[in-house]
Amino acid sequence: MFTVYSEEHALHAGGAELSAGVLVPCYDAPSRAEMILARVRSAGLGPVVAPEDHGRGPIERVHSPRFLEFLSTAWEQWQACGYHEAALPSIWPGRHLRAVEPDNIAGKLGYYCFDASTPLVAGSFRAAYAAAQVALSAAARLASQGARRERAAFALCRPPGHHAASDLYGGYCFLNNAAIAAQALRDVGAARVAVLDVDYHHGNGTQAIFYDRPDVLFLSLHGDPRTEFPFFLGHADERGAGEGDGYNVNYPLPRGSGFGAWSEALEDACRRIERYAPDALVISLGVDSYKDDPICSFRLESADFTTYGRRIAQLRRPTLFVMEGGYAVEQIGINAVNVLQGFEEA
Ligand code: Q9C
Ligand code: ZN
Repeated sequence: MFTVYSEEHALHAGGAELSAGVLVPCYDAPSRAEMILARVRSAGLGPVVAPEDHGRGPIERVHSPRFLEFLSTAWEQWQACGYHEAALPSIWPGRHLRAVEPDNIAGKLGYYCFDASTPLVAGSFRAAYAAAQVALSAAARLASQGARRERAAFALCRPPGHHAASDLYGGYCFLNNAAIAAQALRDVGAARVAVLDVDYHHGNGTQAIFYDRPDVLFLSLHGDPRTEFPFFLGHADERGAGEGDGYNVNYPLPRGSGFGAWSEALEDACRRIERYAPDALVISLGVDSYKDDPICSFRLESADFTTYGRRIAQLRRPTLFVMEGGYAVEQIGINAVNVLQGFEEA
């Protein structure tokens, strides 16, 4: 399988996140992507290429111009206030407040960012932009005609994307790489695209982006938001709105779920994808469902990742894997590449 990778992910680093009342080193560290790349190479998965630059156009199909303007200038605005540490919000437009965009950077951060685990540093936007280009370049391989066309491709994205909505970032995500790729696939002729999100956390950003649309089916297996991050989206009764009614499917699973419950939900999701008959499939590939993940509670074993990769292959669709979460850094490469090898075997 073809992998697309950019070294620019490392420009987003060095921050700390607020966790249990203290600042701790970020779980989304550059070593995550490096470990996955090393495993792609040592497993002989296939060629690794750098992304092409598809520009801002395809990113603007998903994210609002104001949001992109904010993200690309936030660091300068923060520095202009005399701040040198990573930018984190500390106030939000919660209930009974008014979500009008403030002029001050401290207020803007709370307006555009929904949590305190996503520090923004000097290189964050460039890294996020590069990750979006990684996803777009991998998607272009599926869509291209002739010898360059691939059955599947792996977008080794970092920072991840599935928590980012059209004008909101958080959960370690700035730009929604999977959504940008799904929209790009629509724009080059795929009539229907399915996005299957297997990250431990609900893909709230992707859900929000496609919630009122029938042309992109979104399905997500995740820790129940009643107890798990991001807490405020991902319930089973969220089924889409308007024309998109019926095209959003959530599988909230209890804390501590093992592969039995998880693969039952996957089976249901696969049957729905078969009925939908998409022209392309995007997998939001988070491997934080692993038993030893430091911030998650599911109990998947490394071999389970191979098993479900095989099941995804049986859908027989052009498939784009987009890297999302996974914080057991020692095992992250093995688990991610197991999915891709399981897929290739089938
Ligand atoms: N201190 C992804 O997996 N909250 N994002 C962490 C632990 C944020 C996860 C709390 C988790 C974000 C892409
Ligand atoms: Zn996650």
